Amino acid sequence: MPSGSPDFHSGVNQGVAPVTYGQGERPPRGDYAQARADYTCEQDWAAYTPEQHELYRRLFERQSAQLPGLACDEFIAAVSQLGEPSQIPRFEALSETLFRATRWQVVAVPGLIPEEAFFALLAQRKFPVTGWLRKPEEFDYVVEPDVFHDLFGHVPLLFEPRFADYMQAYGIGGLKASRLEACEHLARLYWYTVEFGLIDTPAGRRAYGAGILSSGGELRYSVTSPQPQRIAFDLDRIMRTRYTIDSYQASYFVIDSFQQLIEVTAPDFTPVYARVAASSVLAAGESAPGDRPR
Ligand code: HBI
Ligand code: FE
Repeated sequence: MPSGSPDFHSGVNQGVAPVTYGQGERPPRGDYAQARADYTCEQDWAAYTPEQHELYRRLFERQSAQLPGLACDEFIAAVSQLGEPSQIPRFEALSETLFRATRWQVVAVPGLIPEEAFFALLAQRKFPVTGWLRKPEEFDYVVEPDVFHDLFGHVPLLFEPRFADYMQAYGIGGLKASRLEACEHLARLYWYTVEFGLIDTPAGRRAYGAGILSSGGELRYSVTSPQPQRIAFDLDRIMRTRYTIDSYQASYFVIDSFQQLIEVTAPDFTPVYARVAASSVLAAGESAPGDRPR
């Protein structure tokens, strides 16, 4: 399966390493043999070449230039915490800064990891960051999450206390969701919030999803294009809605605040899963009664 919007990975709801992509096996980009039982591994920072640091810097520069007016303020305020953009950050140093802020850490993983392992790390306030970086020819399009997507897309909002708590609550919820269809429903919640979420602000609609914020083209598209459907956040609606991973999103869900994410994920999801299982599944971009356009 080709990636989602350019710069975004596919197969996220498979998450079983090595991940298969549609037309059969794709060799994993990371070395899973070196990973520990919890799928974490060491970041081999010395192995990054000057060319890789330069590619990371160019990606960082391109995305940073686009943020004003498109990314939420909390993200823009925290991007500088990633450190000097001329080099791929050392995860250990970044974790010290992040831990002081919200008690989260960044841990290296070889790539996509099984959902159970992923949930377990989030539940411990450990965010798994892929060690490898895309190739120069993948500047605009990478199939799986690389270190730029994970660091630039996901880490800044882990400095935002309410979002940081939401991410841990999500991991804890994932560990409870032992049934397969619940994991599929949770993967949709992750996709339409953590990866492709939009937020309404007094200054207008802004992006907070990592898949959008790390994408060269989808950041502007998701916030400004008249083409996609934008719907007010609704947990049942999100869990009923499939997502596409080979194009820009056809649907985006808009929250009012990060506090809303915390409140919505506080209760046990069992009744939600039951309601969703009794409802029809919706295609990305499909309208449904009760939708509140945003
Ligand atoms: N593994 N490393 C990594 N990064 C992810 O974002 C990720 C994953 N495994 C599973 C997964 N995401 C998805 O299943 C989420 O929807 C839970
Ligand atoms: Fe991601």
